[in-house]
Amino acid sequence: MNKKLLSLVLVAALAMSLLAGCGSKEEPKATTAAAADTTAAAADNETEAPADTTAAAGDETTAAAAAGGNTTGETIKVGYAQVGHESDWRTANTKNYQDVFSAANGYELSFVDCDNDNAAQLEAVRGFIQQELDYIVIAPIETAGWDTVLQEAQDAGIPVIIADREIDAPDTLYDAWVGTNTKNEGITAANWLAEYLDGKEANILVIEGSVGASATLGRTEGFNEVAAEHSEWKILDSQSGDFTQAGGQEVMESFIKSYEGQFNVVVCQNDNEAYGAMDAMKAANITYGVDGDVILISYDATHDGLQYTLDGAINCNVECNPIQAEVVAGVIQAMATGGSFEKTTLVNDQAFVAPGIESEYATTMTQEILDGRAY
Ligand code: GZL
Ligand code: ZN
Repeated sequence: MNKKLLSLVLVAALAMSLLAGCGSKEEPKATTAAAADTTAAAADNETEAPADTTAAAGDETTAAAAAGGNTTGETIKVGYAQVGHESDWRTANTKNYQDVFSAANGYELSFVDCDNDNAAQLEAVRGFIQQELDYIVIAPIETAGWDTVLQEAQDAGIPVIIADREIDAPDTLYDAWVGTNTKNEGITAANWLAEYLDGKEANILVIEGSVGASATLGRTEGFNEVAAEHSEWKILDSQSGDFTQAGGQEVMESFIKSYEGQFNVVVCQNDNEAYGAMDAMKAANITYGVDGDVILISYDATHDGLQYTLDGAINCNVECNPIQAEVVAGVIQAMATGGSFEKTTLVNDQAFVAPGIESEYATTMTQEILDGRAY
């Protein structure tokens, strides 16, 4: 069974289990506060989720939204400490949370945009604890520095869900994780490049994401793991563009100063950096994309990123799905009703390539695909 079919089967099975309601057969617990106290324990003795339960948020949105819809009869207070507003991906992720955790759906969302500032994010979480919210969701700016505040949340009996990115902390300090496998995204990008180059040399420049973010670490690790198998590849340089368009442009301008005429591949670890890199290359009369001198790889597959891919300006765009709130709501609903839930849920990703490119690792972009995208 090929990988795509397998993942569809997996998703269907998962959607069925969600339709069956993540709740167990027990009566829903009386009050969310009480449920919150028991869920930490419940989460602990949960059977360890298989490493890669994949949930394509798009496919099981209906079931998850049904499961995530708040049926406890009481408003559920959720805090979301969001990374910031650095990228189109982040904007789509924020909108998704505001749509799902709406008053109409039975939630009261305390949303804090932490503006890529670690101290502000820790402060936001401590604020949620003081407000005695029912659940705390964190999209961690960096992987480090979480043990103390997570212990404080646990001592306060407030379940915590880590979303989007990963943290360096014992998984006993949080109750569930929902996100994407960014190391696989890096591996997919490099596997596609190897297929596309077919043995030809690559002199690669990498514009990395925010320093210390698991998305940066994962994409870099995955890409470099495959790159190490190709002696005909050379990574000339890599610098952080902080997942922003300005950052991408700035780094590309400095790369052009140092490496003009020496590179034929640019990897941008998100679409906004790619937009900045394209501006810088255009200004220096460097051509990129399917008809250009430079192969351009990006991550996120946001709407504009896929438009550039459809236009052939970006050769390969590896998706990272920001639509995760339905899955998080499904986990919270299970916690609130004493149901069972996965400790780890992967939101699935795929990759896209420009028209004219056929690939084992990616789908060739079409207008229909672009028109059918949720973000
Ligand atoms: C990935 C996410 C990253 C995106 C960027 O899971 O954390 O952060 O790739 C965003 O666009 O800024
Ligand atoms: Zn090779």
